Amino acid sequence: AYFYEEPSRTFSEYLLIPGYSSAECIPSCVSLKTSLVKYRKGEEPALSINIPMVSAIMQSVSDDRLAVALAQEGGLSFIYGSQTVENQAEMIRKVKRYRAGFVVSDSNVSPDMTLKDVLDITEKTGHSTVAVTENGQSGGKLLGIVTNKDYRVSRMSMDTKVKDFMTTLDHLVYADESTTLKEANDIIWEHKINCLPLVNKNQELVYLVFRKDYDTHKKNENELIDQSKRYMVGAGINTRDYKERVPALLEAGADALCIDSSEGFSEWQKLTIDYIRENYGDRVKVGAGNVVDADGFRFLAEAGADFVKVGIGGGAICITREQKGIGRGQATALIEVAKARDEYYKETGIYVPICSDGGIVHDYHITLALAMGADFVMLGRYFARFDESPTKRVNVGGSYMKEYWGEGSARARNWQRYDMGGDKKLSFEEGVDSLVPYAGSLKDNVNLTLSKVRGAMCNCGALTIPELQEKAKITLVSATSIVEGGAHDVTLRNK
Ligand code: MZP
Repeated sequence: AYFYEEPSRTFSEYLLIPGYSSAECIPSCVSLKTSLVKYRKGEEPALSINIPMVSAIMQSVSDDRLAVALAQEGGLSFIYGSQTVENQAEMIRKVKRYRAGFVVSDSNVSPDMTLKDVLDITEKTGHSTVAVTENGQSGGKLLGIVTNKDYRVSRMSMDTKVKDFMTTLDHLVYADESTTLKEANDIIWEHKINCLPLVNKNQELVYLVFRKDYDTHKKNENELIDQSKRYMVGAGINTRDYKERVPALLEAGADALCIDSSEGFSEWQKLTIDYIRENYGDRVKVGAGNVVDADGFRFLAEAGADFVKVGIGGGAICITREQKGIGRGQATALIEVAKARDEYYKETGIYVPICSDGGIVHDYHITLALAMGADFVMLGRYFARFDESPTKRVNVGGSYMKEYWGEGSARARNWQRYDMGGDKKLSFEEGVDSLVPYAGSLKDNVNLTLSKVRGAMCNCGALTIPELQEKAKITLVSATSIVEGGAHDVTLRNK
């Protein structure tokens, strides 16, 4: 066996030492833009993100709702793959239907549903209005709309059928795809409505456009509603059903794919990438992983991965290290892979971004991960705490918590993620089912986190992520100095 001389370490064992900050080095001047996919020296990456945060490929984290909220902040979600191909593709489609500044809904009802059904839909989606179509699906003939505010006020019985209550087409204003954003907003303001049905020439519903942020559109008001900006979204794939899953996800509009596996240093990943290259060339972007050393990185880079994910066993819900004794401290893994990435770049002129996946507990861990060489980080627990994550909020002893479970738990049963080519089942659990403290909206939390990242970058004299990687001075800390880092030797007044 090969023995490593040094123990593997994690983020909490390190701190950043400030460097010189010039007067221009202020948080508002920091750019957090980062490359998502590989590029050749002197060229620009085909895809980049405005903040270095992506959400984990997990049932309890990345659905279409979270994907839109994160894209609005400049990050990217990878919609989870442990669901049917059809459901995953539909989630991708939903994200792609959104337009920047508008919230688009396709949650429709049929005339025979009850107001109770409508209430359930509006509470689930957060939209106050739903469209009534012949068959209850988008693409169906639009018959009218129902607004939950109205029927609540009129105290209708919840058993009332939608057809007896909806606002019919006689009173309805709608837009088509040649309507400009300015015209759409004028209609919305004039009629004091908060949403506009968008129909095609056969009066079939395309979707409902909700007014959200008029101001962002003042600059682009001549744009047509089909042409306004779409959000980017990624999708997880596995090494088993990629021949069916990949075409469906691409057809639905996925911007980037990522092979989701607990252990990526395997021929299965190469075969999956080979399939994509043979069928789609380089235009389809696919990340691979996870690996924790230089050999694993080189294997995936040579196999053609567009980015490589780093991390085994560090996730908050992960018990892989306990179950199989496989893994490595996240900081050590990242430092070694970043070095391998830089050597590969020197040798080939190809820069393959790396993503630090799992184990981010404090906001400063993100800054440390970037300083250690990560181009972006993937987070699960962090996002699971927010309103937009797909899981239930529960009250435990007077405190709100959100559910968060691992892909290797009996609840998710994502056997493909742990597949070693044997039976199609999860032989033993590698993840747990848990609760995390509810933390409010994604937007507020991401902004707060990133203000800390920007502040720390300025302390290090860096205005960009590459500059941070070049200038950062990182020190190991002793167990005693970790204690010194929190409030100590005082009695806290507000616990
Ligand atoms: P964290 O941000 O919650 O610490 O970690 C999220 C990461 O844990 C995911 O991106 C994924 O790589 C990993 N994960 C997901 N499910 C499991 C599991 O059940 C797991 N063991 O380790």
